[in-house]
Amino acid sequence: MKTIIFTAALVSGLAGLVQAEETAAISFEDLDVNNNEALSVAETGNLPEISAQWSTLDMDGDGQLSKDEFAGYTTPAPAAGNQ
Ligand SMILES: [Ca+2]
Ligand SMILES: [Ca+2]
Repeated sequence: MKTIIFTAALVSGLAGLVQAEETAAISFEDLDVNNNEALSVAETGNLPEISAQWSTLDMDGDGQLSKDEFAGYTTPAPAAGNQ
């Protein structure tokens, strides 16, 4: 019985670790392919989470995300945590 509980805790812990790594893997520098200190729609095109938040993130409305604007990007909360 103890083994089953331990295994469940381990799997749960690993799932959390993978989630954290995925979030940390997204950096401004990784996305800024042309190194112009701004992210275009095309550069964030493979991240639907950012596209969905674009109008909120692009505060000055210039169609690019500056480093400061990108800092406002927040990973959507897991569905289980939503109210
Ligand atoms: Ca760029
Ligand atoms: Ca902008």
